[in-house]
Amino acid sequence: MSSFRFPNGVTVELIKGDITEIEADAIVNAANSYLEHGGGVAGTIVRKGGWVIQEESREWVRKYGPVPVGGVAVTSAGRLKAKYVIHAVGPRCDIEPIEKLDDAVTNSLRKAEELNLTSIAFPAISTGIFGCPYEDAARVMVRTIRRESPGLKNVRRIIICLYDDEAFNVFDRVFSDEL
Ligand code: AR6
Repeated sequence: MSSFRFPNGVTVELIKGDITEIEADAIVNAANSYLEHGGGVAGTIVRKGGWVIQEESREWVRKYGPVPVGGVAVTSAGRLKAKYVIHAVGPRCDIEPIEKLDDAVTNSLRKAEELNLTSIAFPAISTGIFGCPYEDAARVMVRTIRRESPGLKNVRRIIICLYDDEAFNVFDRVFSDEL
């Protein structure tokens, strides 16, 4: 684990592991625009949290339409330890610029603020099925977090949960470099 602290007391922790096991007020899901949670983090969230997360997601899409790239939607977290799942749609790197990840992270943090949450855990959005390199995603995430952190009032703890050694090592190097 690595941890970084901003002057206003917000901490960023890099943790290796499974995001569904993390105790945070919200976990962020790496979702698609239709909130159909098949594989990757999304599939695990629904398997472990329960089908209610998929049902609430479909309800959201029926009500508001598909979530745009960079946008977010919120559901309960079913049986997971978190209170909410914030479903964030990252870019698909074969057709969209990695910079759209900035919007996905910004909107997730702002949604957590709006919900009065103190902690939020992110996976490495877009670096699995959506094909973005760890290095590029880490650069965007760290810069977004650095820019947004001074404005956070409720969120005190930001966790980035990396699934394997390779992802952890790249994120650790990039975050150490930039923070
Ligand atoms: N905990 C933490 N990280 C994980 C976990 C886990 N349990 N499982 C995988 N990862 P992905 P994307 C890592 O594919 O690229 C889904 O089908 C994984 O190693 O989940 O944004 C959605 O429904 C990778 O580094 O998300 C969308 O259709 C990172 O999480 C699409 O995939 C993201 O991988 C979204 O693709």
